[in-house]
Amino acid sequence: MNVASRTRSRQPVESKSRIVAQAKQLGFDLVGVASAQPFVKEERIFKERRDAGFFERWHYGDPIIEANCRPQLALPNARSIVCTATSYYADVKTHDPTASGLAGAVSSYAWGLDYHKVIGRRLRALADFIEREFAGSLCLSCIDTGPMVDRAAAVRAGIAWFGKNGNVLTKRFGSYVFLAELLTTLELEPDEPLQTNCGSCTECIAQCPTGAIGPEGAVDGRRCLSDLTQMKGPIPLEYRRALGNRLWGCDDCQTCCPVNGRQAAASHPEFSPLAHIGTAMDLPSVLLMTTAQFRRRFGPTAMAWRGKAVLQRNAAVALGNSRDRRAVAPLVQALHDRKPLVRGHAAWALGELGGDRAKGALEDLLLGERVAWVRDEAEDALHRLAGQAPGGTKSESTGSPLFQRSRS
Ligand code: B12
Ligand code: SF4
Ligand code: SF4
Repeated sequence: MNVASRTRSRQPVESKSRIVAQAKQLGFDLVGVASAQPFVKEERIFKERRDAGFFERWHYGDPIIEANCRPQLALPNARSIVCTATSYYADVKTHDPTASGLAGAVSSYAWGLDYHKVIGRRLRALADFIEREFAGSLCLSCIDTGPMVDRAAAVRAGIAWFGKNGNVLTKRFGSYVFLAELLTTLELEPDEPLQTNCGSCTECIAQCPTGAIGPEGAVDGRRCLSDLTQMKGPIPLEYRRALGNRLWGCDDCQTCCPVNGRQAAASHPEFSPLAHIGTAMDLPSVLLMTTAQFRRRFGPTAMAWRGKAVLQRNAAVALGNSRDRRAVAPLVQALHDRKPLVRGHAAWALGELGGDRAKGALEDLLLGERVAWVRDEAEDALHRLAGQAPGGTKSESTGSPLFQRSRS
């Protein structure tokens, strides 16, 4: 019997039960099955949002979107999607991203070990189980970079519903879940989507510091602080103050969500804060880290994928927002960093903090700096300082509207 004919007829209910039981034993908290039919409506929504510019930094061409929304392009003869959700909730207080000081908030999904690796291993173990138990079947693992619309698959499989903040919400664990799927040629009994929604709540829309959330969970990535911490290149000027002390990601539309106030505690220590990460990190030591330190500290986490300079850039911006004079010395040192991206943001940050030492260092930088963009940042910082009362951190009332909103 060939692969297609062996897997085309629906498997008995006991087969699905065995797969679900195995998945739970491997550590997946929620498991549901969806059909592998194309995500037609979602593909249209995806393209509309792309055309509106919401994914500007992700460069999604039609072939990528189509590969994500049409499972059979990735796995010919795919019949079902085994969808999983794994809680990463840890009962630990998050760091206030608007607080002053030298600590930079890390978003809760990045506190622990890199989920791509941890969950990727579990997915492979589940795929091995299915392929061994159901001879002739094939599986394809999808986690983040896999060809799948993770959230839409979770909703179709009945383990979550679309939240107004763009995330999907589960009944037991709220939105603090990682999603991952196995696409399979096995035909399994699909689950029914949940009949739940957010009702009249609009808390996340009101609390988003940059107003990035539009109707039906459409998040404008250009304004989303999570996206801004993960983008390549210079962070647009108009959003730097709104970032507060965020080093990586943003949780505001989740911490305010009432569904997340009643989630079950997770039993996944691998996603609890690593000792050297915690819920917030010392920003000067991130700004001035060596490559070896970067690999050791960030290598095991989900924060490493954009590289060292992006984290240093974020640390520089966060220190600029720290309202803490102890930030000046490390920022002055960062003006000598090898990467223009780091030098330019350190210059911006010194312009925010002000004072004679910051001014002198910016003037020195201009004497030798060869990169035009870094020079522009330094000149702009000096102009801001020229309009500032001598010796001190900028008056808090002079911030942009975005900044003031993020501090409320
Ligand atoms: C790129 C990406 C981002 C970008 C998103 C850019 C943007 N403008 O949205 C950025 C960096 C901003 C981001 C941020 C975050 N992300 Co992210 N991200 C991804 C990634 C890799 C691709 C998502 C993507 O671009 N999808 C395309 C868009 C169009 O799809 P979508 O948002 O899922 O929406 C589709 C469907 O859900 C559906 N849909 C949505 N709403 C509605 C409503 C209706 C009525 C209907 C019919 C359909 C529908 O249609 C859409 C089109 O297909 C996914 C992994 C993956 N492969 O899916 C993780 C993923 C979505 N991210 C995840 C997480 C955890 C986060 C953060 C919470 C991290 C953080 N704390 O900083 C934030 C949340 C921000 C937010 N409010 O959405 C989780 C989501 C978990 C969850 N519970 O939903 C995922 C699934 C990763 C994972 N494997 O667990 N992310
Ligand atoms: S992650 Fe932050 S900036 Fe992005 S939509 Fe949520 S609250 Fe807004
Ligand atoms: S805050 Fe309210 S509207 Fe937003 S996702 Fe949570 S329940 Fe839904």
